[in-house]
Amino acid sequence: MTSSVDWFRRAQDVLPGGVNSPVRACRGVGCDPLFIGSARGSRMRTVDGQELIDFVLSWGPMILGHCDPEVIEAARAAVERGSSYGAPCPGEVELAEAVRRLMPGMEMMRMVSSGTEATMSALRLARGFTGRDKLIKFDGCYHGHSDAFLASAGSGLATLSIPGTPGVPADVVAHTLIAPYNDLEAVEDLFNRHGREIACVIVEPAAGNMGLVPPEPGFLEGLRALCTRFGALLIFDEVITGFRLSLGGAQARYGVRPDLTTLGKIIGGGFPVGCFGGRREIMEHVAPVGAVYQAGTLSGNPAAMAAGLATLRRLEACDYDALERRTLAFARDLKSVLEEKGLPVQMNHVASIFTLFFTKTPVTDFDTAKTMDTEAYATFFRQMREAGVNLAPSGYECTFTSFAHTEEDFAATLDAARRVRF
Ligand code: KE4
Repeated sequence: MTSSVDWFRRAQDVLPGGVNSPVRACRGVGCDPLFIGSARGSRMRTVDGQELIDFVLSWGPMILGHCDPEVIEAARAAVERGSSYGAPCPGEVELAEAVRRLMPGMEMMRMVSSGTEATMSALRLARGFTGRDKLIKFDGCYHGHSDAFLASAGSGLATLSIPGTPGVPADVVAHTLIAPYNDLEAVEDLFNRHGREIACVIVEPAAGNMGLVPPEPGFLEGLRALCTRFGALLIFDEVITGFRLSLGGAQARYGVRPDLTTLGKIIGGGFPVGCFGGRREIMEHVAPVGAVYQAGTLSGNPAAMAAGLATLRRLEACDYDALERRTLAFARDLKSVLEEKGLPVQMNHVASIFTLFFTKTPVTDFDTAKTMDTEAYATFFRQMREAGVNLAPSGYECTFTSFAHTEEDFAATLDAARRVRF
């Protein structure tokens, strides 16, 4: 049996960092990744034979748990009819109609293969529809790795961004304006200075990439009003929150309707699916109807469509309120266990997502999230994984629960946390 150590050694010779996505390398938590051989329900099994209670859930998609029988069967039946056609198939229409039924603001949509593709395309569409170039995003929010979003806040209150990574030309992020999350005044100030140049505001309606940071009352409503007032489009990046904060996502939970929505993760049920959509008059600017070009070889892949449709159909029968109550109770218990060890812990929770921040400062934006003790988190991560609990290998990610997690899973996790030594 080839161990995780052996697989990781081989992987590093052929894949940068031995991974196909950086956070999986566990560099932020001071250990090497474990290789996974299988997963079912709330648990994964490593190639070394260790069973892990999983709270990463592939970074959100597996809200039904791994290997949900109906999802797997739907994908199997589809793939046995052919894995990719490069031509329209009924599943694309059925999934889009199911999404529209759950998110009526998505009057029309386009399927793609990742969240990055969805947000990149939505930005191009917003710019094409408005004829404007600038965008507003929020510090600490992540919208995938397309160039315009890989920007860091300029020094001080400078509104012009600087590249957040080598390889992104300065002039590509010159139109990216950055504001602190939950800071409506900063957004209004940007609009007052650049109003008629701003194509869109893109926001995670509950932020999940600086740890979980919920919107403060009035924040989303304020963004809606500002966008309407200045003729900019409001884009909700619901790649994490879609079908998780409620069956209708964050827009249903908070009662704010964006002009465009981007989706990923859960919509594919574990298969590569992204989606952007919204008001019909905007979406009809997308090729081939309109002039804004967007395309994809595997967009609308029949197996992925079948898995996504089966997932949404299963979710329509799930009790979101019960999962929210169970998740909150579990998060509170976990917070108490850690506080009993003398650690300062802040907890942010919404629906089936939470983050425990090792800091005494309430976390409401990226600056306060950065007060967390990342070393303490790394210690927590390593000892919990040793004890059979898989948490996100970064304190800036979320803890996800699923409809497959049991009270036994939660109890075992609390027992493991009680044994952690800082
Ligand atoms: P993908 O291209 O990774 O499918 O989606 C990009 C994306 C877009 N928008 C939001 C709000 C997202 O959270 C993401 C991706 N999320 C990260 C983790 N939070 C994916 C994990 C990874 O990068 O490996």
